[in-house]
Amino acid sequence: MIRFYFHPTPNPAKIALFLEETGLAYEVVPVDTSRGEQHTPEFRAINPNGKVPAIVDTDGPGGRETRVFDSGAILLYLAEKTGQLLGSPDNRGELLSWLFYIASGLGPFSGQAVHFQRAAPEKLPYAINRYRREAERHYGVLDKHLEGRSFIVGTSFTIVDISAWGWIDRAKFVLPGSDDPLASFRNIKRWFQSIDERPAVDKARKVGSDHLFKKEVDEETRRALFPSNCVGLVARGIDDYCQRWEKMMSKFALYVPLQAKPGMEKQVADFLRSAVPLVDAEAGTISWFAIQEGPSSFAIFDTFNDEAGRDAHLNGKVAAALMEKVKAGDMFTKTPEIHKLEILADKLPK
Ligand SMILES: N[C@@H](CCC(=O)N[C@@H](CS)C(=O)NCC(=O)O)C(=O)O
Repeated sequence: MIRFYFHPTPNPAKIALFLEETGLAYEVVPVDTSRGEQHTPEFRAINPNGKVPAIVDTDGPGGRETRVFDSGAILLYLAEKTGQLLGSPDNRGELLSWLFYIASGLGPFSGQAVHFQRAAPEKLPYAINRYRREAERHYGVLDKHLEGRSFIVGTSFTIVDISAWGWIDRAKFVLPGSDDPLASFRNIKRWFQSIDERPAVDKARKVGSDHLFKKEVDEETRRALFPSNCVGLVARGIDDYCQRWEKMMSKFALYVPLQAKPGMEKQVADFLRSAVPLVDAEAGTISWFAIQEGPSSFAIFDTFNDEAGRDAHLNGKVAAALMEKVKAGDMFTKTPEIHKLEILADKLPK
């Protein structure tokens, strides 16, 4: 039996299609990533990367439970386990090449193209252009390869078709702006239509439909899906802090990188140490804290602990002290991030 950790998004969709194609027995475990369920310790024990899909094979090698995470790895694992959808052994090189091309290229670039065009709080032309063009370039590579072919590898349907289907199915989000995003990729379009007509696709699309996944995108969703936007330490993987701060993640509200002016590194470090107390997180009194990220780069964090008026007061005092230094212009380089601090300093009680 396969326990299938699922959310209705492109990477889990691939596994849903594999399971429906092969008829392997499975049980869906919904993981509502918009509610942050991917960050629980129980789920991290199955996928330390905190993303779906993941599976637990209750009858893994030697009859032991085996976890597998990352869609490409799961497809390979299940194909090898069942001996299905691997194509001919002669084509193993091609199969692995295209599988990894999707896992490390087409998929991630498509994901980032969607993020910067739809989800990012600011519309950044450089990022949009970079990821959209790279997604298009990957589409172009696949389109050229599919000329005269019915399947990506060899002459039969394989896990590579499944893997590509998961992302090409989202073309309208990856390449928005036209009614037919595949119009200029006619080989992909023909291939996609033929895959999409398979009876298992219909069933795969229904997986998890009996579960109510959160749809609205609010602050909780943004923190759950994009923790690196507000939790610098978690993103940087400082383990000790990670463990402590992940628990408190919902409290994080602000991360401001600060750049010391050349030659002012020591003064900045001393100032931050005095102005931004490093108090004990567990005691629940923390409000602001600072870390040194590089020789001249620092960052301050704010947990916005609204529960105590005392913290709001401290916020205001710290922000005001920082702003004074920023305005004086002798310690910090004025980076774009500073404006976040300015906005905050104005709002908080002095
Ligand atoms: N490389 C991974 C990527 C997995 C991934 O990004 N999953 C998304 C859904 S398609 C997810 O879990 N997002 C929630 C999050 O990032 O917190 C794979 O291929 O499985």
